[in-house]
Amino acid sequence: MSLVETKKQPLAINEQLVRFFDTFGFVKLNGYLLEEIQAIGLEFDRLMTKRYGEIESNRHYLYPQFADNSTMLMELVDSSKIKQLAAALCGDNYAYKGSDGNIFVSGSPWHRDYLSRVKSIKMLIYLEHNDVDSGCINLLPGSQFVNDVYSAYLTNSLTWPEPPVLGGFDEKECLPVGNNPVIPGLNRLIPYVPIETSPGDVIVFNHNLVHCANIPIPIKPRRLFGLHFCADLRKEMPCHDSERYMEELLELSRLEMKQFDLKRFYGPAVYKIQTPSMLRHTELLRSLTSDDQQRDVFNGCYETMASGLLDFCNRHKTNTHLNHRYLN
Ligand SMILES: O=C(O)CCC(=O)C(=O)O
Repeated sequence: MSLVETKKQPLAINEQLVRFFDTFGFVKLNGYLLEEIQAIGLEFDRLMTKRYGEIESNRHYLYPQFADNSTMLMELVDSSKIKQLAAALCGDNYAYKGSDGNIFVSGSPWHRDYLSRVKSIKMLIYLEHNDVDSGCINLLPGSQFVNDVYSAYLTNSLTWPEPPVLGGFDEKECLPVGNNPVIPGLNRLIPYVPIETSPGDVIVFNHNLVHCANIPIPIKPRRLFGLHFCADLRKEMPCHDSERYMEELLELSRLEMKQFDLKRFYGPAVYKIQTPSMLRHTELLRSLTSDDQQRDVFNGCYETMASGLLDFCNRHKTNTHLNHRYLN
């Protein structure tokens, strides 16, 4: 049985699935949101147009706090399907860590989303069919562990979190060059796993996982609705570092608010839904506010990380590979 094949039966959410996720850093659930996907697509387009007006076909759009601006999407976040999946992967005390809507018009360079000690995940709900030639996501399984040697080798070869200009790996020339996902046919050497999707499938990955998407041929817009969650380490696995790691997670969340010019961590629809589960899973982050004076409305273009976020990501890099040149 393969956990990434395209047969249309969603996998059972059980211990095996969780172990697969914890080992490889991702899992794909075929057709998990098949019943909901049409309504999600309509709401996606409505929200994007309401915020950005007529959508241009030649630029990328990022809408932070996406579901947080839609009662319908927040009801999805509070539905048993999403709660069951989030709880299986991040524990019963998981925190909802926000959402985004994206329209991509190219590929995406090799990168991680974070390098976080606290388990932190993204559910990716693509609204198009994306296969190996049309921009599906490519993953490096097992690259999610912060102190791991393989992960450290990758970290040291990647330009991330500095902005990629040659696809993420080719900038530093640590590995043979020829790995640029945004140039057609030029992502040739990195041994990645492409994860094809159809509308209704859900891919979940660990935010630390190294990933990219090859530029689709022919070029087409790809819409992605993303939901983010993390564990609450203090409740799930209290240990001497849990306070410190959770503080770091809060710092990261504050820096993201700054990056996207957000006053509060969540958008308005989150505060409207007062179910016990929503209150529980937003408790960690619902009172985070920013006291920055100057507030603009984020314009949907995400080019580079702001300096605070960049420093944060750089601080979490490790060099554990250095002592392993002649060791296994
Ligand atoms: O689909 C893509 O182009 C990339 C998605 C991605 O990088 C992400 O969701 O973090």
